[in-house]
Amino acid sequence: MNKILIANRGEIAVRIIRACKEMNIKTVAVYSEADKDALHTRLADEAICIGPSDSNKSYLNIKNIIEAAYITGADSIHPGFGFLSENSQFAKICKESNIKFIGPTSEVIDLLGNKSNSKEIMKKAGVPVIPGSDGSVKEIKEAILIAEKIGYPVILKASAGGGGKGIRVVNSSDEIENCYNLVKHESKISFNDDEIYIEKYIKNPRHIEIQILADEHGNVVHLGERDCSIQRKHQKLIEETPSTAIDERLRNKMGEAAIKVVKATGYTSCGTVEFLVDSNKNFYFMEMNTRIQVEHPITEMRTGIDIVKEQIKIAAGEKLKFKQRDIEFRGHSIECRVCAENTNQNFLPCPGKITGLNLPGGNGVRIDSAIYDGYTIPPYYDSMIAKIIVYGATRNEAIAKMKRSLEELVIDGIDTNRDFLFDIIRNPDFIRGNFDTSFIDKIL
Ligand code: MV4
Repeated sequence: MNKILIANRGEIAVRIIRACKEMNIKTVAVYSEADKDALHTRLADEAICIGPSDSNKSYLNIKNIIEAAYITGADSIHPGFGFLSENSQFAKICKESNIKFIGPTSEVIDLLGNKSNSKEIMKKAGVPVIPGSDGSVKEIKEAILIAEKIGYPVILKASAGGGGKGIRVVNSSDEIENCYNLVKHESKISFNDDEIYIEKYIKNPRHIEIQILADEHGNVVHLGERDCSIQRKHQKLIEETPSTAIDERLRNKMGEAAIKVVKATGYTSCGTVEFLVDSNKNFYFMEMNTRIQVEHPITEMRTGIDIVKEQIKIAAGEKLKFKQRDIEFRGHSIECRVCAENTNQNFLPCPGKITGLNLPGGNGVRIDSAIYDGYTIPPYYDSMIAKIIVYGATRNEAIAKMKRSLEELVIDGIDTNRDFLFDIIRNPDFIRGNFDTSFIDKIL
């Protein structure tokens, strides 16, 4: 691998460029008209404009991105997260264009993109799944029968969904027909696919995910869990590892289940297996994310493994240089996502010019960001502008580091969620580790 085109923007583009520089790989940034002065555009060895501000015409424009790779002689493309990162068509076109897509194969992305199919595969592979329909439900009568059997409340989900779109909880038989039609309709509109499935609703679960690495030679390792329960409207706000709900025995069991998921699908690259954990510590496979994730740094802090570099080495056909027993889990890491938004106006995004900036630093503090003093945050993209990642020997030390980091943080000129993050970090239930996915709704 000689030259990587980064088909993304913002902090993840910068994160990938940094990994490439340390590996002596040349970098090509692509940027939209709005991102002419963006940090990723400036940091890469070369930068090429791929279209107007609207993502559909630039960061989602497959033709322009492939052309940019040809023009610059890039031999591979890193898709980052969001945008084209889980687009199987894009992975396929890269391959057909003789460009290495840094991620799993197009076929595996498709397989895992269909949530009811992937659930069936996991059930057959011996991975625990939530009781519900075998695959998709074809008609309302079938949905009613299954709901009666497993008992209310149940949840209806779009097979093509994931991450929170196209789901509905059904509390009683009075609601099921209406909900069935609603989810089917929403799925058709959002994903152009009206396949849906049904499962038992688990009240107030924890969202726990396992990071994996899988090379093209059959070697698979897991890098432990991340607790992503602190989220609002399916947007994660704070993530940590280890989880206060997971002990070593459960970590090993969930890690082994995640490796089964990988082996059952022939998955390669880095990836994340999402589980729900109920209040009795039962865990269930939910879905697999076939990309590098926003919260990957906390796992890097706790394991010392650079996940982006490993992802690139795997794409280059290298073998993993460590086995499961070589991986040591040490200390505690927490990430806060800093967003340009007004938390008093229903978290309304708040783009604009940064007129003063102080980013925290010091021992055990890492900032992944693409902002700088004088930078104007464009209104077209995600509102996340920085990630504060702290690392300490214990959870209490990590919390103390996050508190003082948020105190040091100054971003003038725009509204941010800093104070809201601060409220969570100081919350007694958060400090006790006593929370689940309902935490933010409860404090708001
Ligand atoms: C569930 C669930 C409870 N029971 N499935 C939300 C996003 C999508 N990935 C699946 N989701 C859920 N599925 C069953 N059977 C609760 C959620 C859920 C959730 C999951 C993870 C993190 C935050 C969440 C917030 C609300 C609901």
